[in-house]
Amino acid sequence: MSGQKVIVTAALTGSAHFPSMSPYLPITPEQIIKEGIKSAEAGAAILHIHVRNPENGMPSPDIDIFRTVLTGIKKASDAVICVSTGGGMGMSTEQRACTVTTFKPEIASLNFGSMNFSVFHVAEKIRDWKYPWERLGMLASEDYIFPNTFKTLREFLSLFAASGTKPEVEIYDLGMINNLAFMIGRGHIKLPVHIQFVTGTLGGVPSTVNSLVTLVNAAREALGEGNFTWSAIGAGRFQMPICTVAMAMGGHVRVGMEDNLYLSKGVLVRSNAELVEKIIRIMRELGLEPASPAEARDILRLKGLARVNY
Ligand code: KMH
Ligand code: ZN
Repeated sequence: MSGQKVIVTAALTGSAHFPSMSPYLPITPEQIIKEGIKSAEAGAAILHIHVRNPENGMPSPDIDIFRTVLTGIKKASDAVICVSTGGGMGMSTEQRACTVTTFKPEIASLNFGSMNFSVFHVAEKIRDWKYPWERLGMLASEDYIFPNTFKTLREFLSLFAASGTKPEVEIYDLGMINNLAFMIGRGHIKLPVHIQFVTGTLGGVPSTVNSLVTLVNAAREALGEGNFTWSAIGAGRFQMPICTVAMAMGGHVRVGMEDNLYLSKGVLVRSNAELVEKIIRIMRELGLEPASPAEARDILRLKGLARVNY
């Protein structure tokens, strides 16, 4: 295992965290671009991108803001860009798919089942709200179902195929592996697939070693060992422990402020790059090395930066 390459993804801002939770959460296109470049310089091979309304920090499907961010990063870095098709609460599936059809990225997230996806329990911890939409938005997530039906998955997958974009399959629960095996069986998605196991969201599996081991073993059983590459996310304070276990198991990792706002107990992360640096320190202690963007493209069999549309 020594010297083996680990792909680090930095998820820069996401849509589940709110501006009032951290003054360091990147909001404007300029901030997101800067965070992307710094994270890539720190060793992230993939940058996972959402954008926000620069006026109020609300997650946004605005394709022009996406374009500004994607082209801004591409000018300064050869990092792989993984756009989100998860979007944010209240966005239509058409809005979510637009990032793939417009930009034809090398890779994009694809959430593999409908689920509860909630952050309402965080509202009681926030004393000062920065923007008026935040409190109601956070509380509304108690009743939110993240819609990813089989029809949506089939339609998304045909758009991914037409765009030459590799799906990064987000798996939050055991049943979603069954969904994936079904869609592979029906010919909607080609092997090898790339899976990202997500632990610790309210609505998905808890962040435990057992959850991650169970998910990986279930995928091995359902898809066959050589038929997938995988990465892991531990939401919140379990980001580093889950990523460490993932690396020890031979997986890749995702860190960043989309999933976790703290560097250590009570200490807010000031830049995504700090989280990238931290996971790379742990990685090197384990005798592993971060993959370069070129190595990540090779491992994931991506089409290459010359064939994107941004
Ligand atoms: N928010 C994460 C837990 C997406 O953007 O499609 C998973 C994610 C989803 O990144
Ligand atoms: Zn995301």
